Amino acid sequence: MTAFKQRIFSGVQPSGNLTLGNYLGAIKNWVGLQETFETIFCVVDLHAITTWQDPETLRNATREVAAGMIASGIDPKKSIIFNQSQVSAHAELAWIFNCVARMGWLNRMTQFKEKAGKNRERASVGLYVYPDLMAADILAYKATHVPVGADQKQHLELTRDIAQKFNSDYGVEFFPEVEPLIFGEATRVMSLRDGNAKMSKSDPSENSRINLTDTRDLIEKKVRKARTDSEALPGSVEDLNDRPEAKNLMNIFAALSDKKVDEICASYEGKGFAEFKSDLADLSVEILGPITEEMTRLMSEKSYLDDILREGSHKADELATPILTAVHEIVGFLRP
Ligand code: AQP
Repeated sequence: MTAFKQRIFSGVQPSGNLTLGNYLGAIKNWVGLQETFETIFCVVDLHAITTWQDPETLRNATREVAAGMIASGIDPKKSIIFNQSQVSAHAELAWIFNCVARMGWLNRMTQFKEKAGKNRERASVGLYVYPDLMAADILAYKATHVPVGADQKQHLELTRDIAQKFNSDYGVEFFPEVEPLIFGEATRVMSLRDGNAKMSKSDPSENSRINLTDTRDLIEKKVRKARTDSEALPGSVEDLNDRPEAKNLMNIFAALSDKKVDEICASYEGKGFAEFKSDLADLSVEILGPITEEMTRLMSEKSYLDDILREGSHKADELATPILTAVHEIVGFLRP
């Protein structure tokens, strides 16, 4: 077996404001990984344009996602931070993977079905092949571990399928087997308006999500208005199974306080939502307030953010270029 170096790759789309879902499901978990892995974190702007993005808003959101990562504890001295469009290996390898992946595999992707909805015929081709680009993001660096929220599990399985098929089609042992890292107490943060829908940047309802840029007042308002049921809070996690909204708020509380959901249930057993929501709002403000403040400060230093992204792109390019050159060799592209 070829030994692969332990390398992390993960990304966030600059398709809107960073949400509490992006933070708890992904970015928060990345911080500790910087100590044990070689870490590469990407603002995936190529992915973002699979749905329409206003150009100026996209530029701003790209800096804002970078600012959010840094404000949450991603250290540019320890990790590579860059935006995807600046390293051409992503798009090039994605094309090769478009030719490796099968239509049948992509037809099973639930994210495409959810995002395209009934308007499948009018969805961009980019949205359809999104998972091929995601496989390219990861494998352009031969990353071995990918920390993501639970919603990305299926795409990571596809990444493994693509890597395996590439290796077997060409009779090589080139791409590693990628391991998803899905952990924390809130691997799937749900909408504050609907406990069965994922909290998402692009949800038309502002009240469905907490943004990392929200003010204290806004966070308090959104938590207060969060949909719940009329029962008191239960003493154990099992009793939350048929109560999606209550379960979601408990998960968020646990993840923000670095506790287990069971502990939160034990503290609030028999209590109503008013007291719980008030504590949850305070906790959210306590944890997110300093991140928001730092993001605002960083956003006023655009040239600092651009320098980090530029330097990160150079480093990422240095890692990806030899891998892509080897892929060209394997595939049989003539270098005249
Ligand atoms: N609700 C969530 N709960 C847990 N994790 C989440 N993630 C996203 N939403 C949740 C994780 O955040 C990382 C970055 O996600 P993304 O921006 O690349 O794409 P996404 O999953 O499509 O996120 P959004 O917020 O729903 O964006 P839009 O609305 O633009 O599609 C990933 O690791 C993801 O798992």
